[in-house]
Amino acid sequence: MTTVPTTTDLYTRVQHFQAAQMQVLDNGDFDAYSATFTEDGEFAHTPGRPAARTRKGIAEELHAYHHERFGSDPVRRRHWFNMLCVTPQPDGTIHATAYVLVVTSRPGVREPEIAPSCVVHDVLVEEDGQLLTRSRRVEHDYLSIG
Ligand code: SDN
Repeated sequence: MTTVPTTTDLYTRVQHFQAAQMQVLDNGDFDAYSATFTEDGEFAHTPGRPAARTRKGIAEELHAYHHERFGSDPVRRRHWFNMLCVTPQPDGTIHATAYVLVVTSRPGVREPEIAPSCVVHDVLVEEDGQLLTRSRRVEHDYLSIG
């Protein structure tokens, strides 16, 4: 099996890319989040829910999901990434896997809810020197144990 070494530069670029990507998501800018995917990108955030495809489809799915889950409930969600592994592939794509905790705060409630605990599997590509997500699949721990 051919392996391609990860450089510190690539690791840092992926970390910064994902941090900026998740900050726009957590700010509710679903169009900016979907623009971090390739035009034909795929996004599966919850097992059992069909994967969203294309930038337009990803933005629509996030609007729909947020509306169904929270309605007009003024939640603040933050997706915390950690334990990032970056594995460049011989075909030029980059595989990135990280642990994710979703932290939800509500107005006046000091203690946030921390759920779900997930693992995210990304396939990233470089287009014109810019990292983009080609596919993102999120596994939820409570649905994949045992
Ligand atoms: O973009 C992500 C997500 C994400 O968008 C999620 C959403 O709801 C919308 C990157 C990495 C991890 C995630 C995880 C989730 C969790 C999911 C379901 C939930 O909040 O219950």
